[in-house]
Amino acid sequence: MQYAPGVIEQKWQKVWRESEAFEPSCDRTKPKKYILSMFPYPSGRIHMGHVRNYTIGDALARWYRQQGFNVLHPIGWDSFGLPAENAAIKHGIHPRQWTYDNIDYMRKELASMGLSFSRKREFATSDPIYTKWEQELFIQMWEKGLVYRKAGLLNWCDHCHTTLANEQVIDGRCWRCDNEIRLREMFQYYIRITDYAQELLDDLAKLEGHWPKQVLTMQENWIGKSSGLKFSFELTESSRAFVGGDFKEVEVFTTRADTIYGVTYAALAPEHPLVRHMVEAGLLETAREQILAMQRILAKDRGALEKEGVALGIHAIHPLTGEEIPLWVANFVITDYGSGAVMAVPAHDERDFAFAKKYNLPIRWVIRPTQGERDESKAFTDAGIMENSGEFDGMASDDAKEAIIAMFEERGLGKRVVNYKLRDWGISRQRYWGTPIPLIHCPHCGIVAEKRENLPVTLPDDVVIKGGESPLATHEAWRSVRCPTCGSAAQRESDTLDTFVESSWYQFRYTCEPDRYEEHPFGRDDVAYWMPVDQYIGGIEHAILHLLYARFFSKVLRDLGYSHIDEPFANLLTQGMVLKDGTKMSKSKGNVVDPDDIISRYGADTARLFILFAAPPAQELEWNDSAVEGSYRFLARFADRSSKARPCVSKPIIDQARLSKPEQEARKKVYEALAKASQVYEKSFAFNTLIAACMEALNTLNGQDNPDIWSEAYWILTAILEPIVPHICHEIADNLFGRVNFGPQEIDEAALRSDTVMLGVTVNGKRRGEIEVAVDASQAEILAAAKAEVAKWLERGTLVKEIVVPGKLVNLVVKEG
Ligand code: ANZ
Ligand code: ZN
Repeated sequence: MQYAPGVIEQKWQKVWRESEAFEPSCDRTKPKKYILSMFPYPSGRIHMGHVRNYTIGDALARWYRQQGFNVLHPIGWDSFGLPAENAAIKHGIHPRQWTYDNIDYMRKELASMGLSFSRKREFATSDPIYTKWEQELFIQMWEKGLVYRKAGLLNWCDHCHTTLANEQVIDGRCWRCDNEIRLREMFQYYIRITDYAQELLDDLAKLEGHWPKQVLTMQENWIGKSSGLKFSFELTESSRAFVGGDFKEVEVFTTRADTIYGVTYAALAPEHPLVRHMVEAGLLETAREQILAMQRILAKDRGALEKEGVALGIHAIHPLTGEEIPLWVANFVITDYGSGAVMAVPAHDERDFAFAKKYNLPIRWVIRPTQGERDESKAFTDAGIMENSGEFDGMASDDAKEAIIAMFEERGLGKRVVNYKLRDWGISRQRYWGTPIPLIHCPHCGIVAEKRENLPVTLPDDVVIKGGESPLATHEAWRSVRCPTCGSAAQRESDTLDTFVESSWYQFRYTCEPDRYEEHPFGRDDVAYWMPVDQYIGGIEHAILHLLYARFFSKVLRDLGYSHIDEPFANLLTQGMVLKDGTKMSKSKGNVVDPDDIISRYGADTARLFILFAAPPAQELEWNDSAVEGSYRFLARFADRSSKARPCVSKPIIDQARLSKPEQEARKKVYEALAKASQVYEKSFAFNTLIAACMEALNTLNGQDNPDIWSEAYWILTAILEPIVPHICHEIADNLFGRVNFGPQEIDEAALRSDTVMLGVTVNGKRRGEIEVAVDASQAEILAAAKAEVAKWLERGTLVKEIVVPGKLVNLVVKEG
């Protein structure tokens, strides 16, 4: 068979399309597998990262179909978001048109890869019907009090004219346009993800062993639970008088109550209300600019900065010692964690130490090491023995921590508290191309939800997108509505939702039967059958946000009565990046390899084979042109050698005992590859090793001319390679066997059985040789062979001991002399 990928790939893609080969069955008595690769943003063209992501998912989906599972393997488009608007500004094309044109193009690209997606379940998150259900879910969350609105300081990009989540700010700049970010006080909607902080943390345990450890750790740190003590320092009489207003005290949060006697100052965040009050009241004349500059540094960047601060010129009273301590504003304190202020203990905290050294503040040691001397050139941050701590002296510091918290609670001075780093999720965006927030501002009723029968609230088409304020905010006709409650003239909310909301529940939407799309977002029974996703595949860059939000949404949907699912993704595979010349492929570096070029030149099967052969999926993959060539040559050889096989309608039955040695060997390689297949597809995902095993089998077959052995080999190899290189396998299997569907393949144990084993031979424990003996060889035969193998080592002395470890080695002990 001449290998002509262009012809056979088009042929089979047509067959699959016309036979709707990849639609899941409605038979819910069948065992299921839900295989999901993260859906793409319709940026315009697919890139190699997509090729990798979707090839991995496709291989698994095709494998499980072979094994008789009902497989859901859907695709869709995460189609709201900024780039569509930027394209509108740049090219004057409407975001909707830009988006849907891109989808049409990329759908063809994905189809050209031979991916086995369900076509009927494809959707875009900007489709009005998706908007409808998202708004429905949003309103239910609003009614439940899970969504609220508050004014806050937000990261604002003057170029994109939008607020950004902290994660979208990189080194103080916008992740999209690189413009410098500033803080702006604005109203914004939030979802109470913090209500679920503890559950999100606890349930990570359920994912252990199923998700990469690294992702679990990142989520754990992001949630950032810590427990400690909250208490307040009272301002001194004169400081109160100086500050004015209502300021009487400063609350702090500490995880190290055991260090309380070592406090020598307190440090406030630059945005702390007391600090802001003093700035506004003109009490900090000279330091004003410095404090404003500190406010501009993002919370997440504050830890890494050189410590810096300003003395506020006021004092507070230590609650235990009665001592007066100075108050400072410090750049390492963040406003929305704990109380936005800290008790500073330079002796036992690195940041406080650096700060104290810089500003010559006292350092008081209150914990000494259990053993050895203390190094006073740096903070001592370990646990140890209490000193200079009144009644607690001599206690282990870990015990003292508990005792001190208990004492604070007893005396009514403070409280034991748990803190999370996780913040509520700010979901409003001042942009056009997103899901409109279905709320209405009424002068009489306040903020009310749109009526259900008016959903979806869709975007108006006639907008001018110039990159200024949100086009929705200035679209009077669209904004003016009647209040759903009292009928007064009212205004629609003009913010749209963060696109991460769409991607938080799309995995549920795929489970909805397409003929019921209008009826509900998805049915309880749909979820009961299909969820959770059995295997989720995507980039590590989603380790926190998307994966945390999607986990959170599962819990919310459960609590809204939509499902019973706690965790949406039972198993997660984070695929490595595709590199060229050691760096990530990117337009700016000019090292992009276009999948279309590779596919039109070599065919999709070559692209798929290379991508799975070049590296295990979780590792980085270095692009390599000659390895692409090599993959092509293997497929051409695979096609060519198929002529050695005899056409047949079932797998030939072969008697291993009657074969020649080389024939047995060839057969063994084929069955070794088969034995590897389920292990690879279902556990290790080390596709490279499976491909290598198939290549080796083909090599070993060369030189054989028993057509039955070739037929059997092709019967098996086309099946186990079909998930990886589907077109060529279908073509060959159809030609040789008239076979369109591949079922599970049975292993012939006789073929795998080897009649010889390799044994290592050691002399005095050192490996000196290796022998091949029959599996049923006697002790005497084994020893004879071993002694012959290492004869020259035995000449050096007298053989005093002979040990045979069956199946492994022979050890001979020689006494020299
Ligand atoms: C005194 C102290 C002494 C502290 C010591 C640590 C070591 P985690 O574990 O991350 O929760 N802290 C509290 N609020 C802060 C804020 N808004 N900005 C910056 N730092 C803040 O960290 C808790 C510790 O971080 C707290 O315990 C506090 O410093 C500081 F030897 O209190 B500690
Ligand atoms: Zn009203």
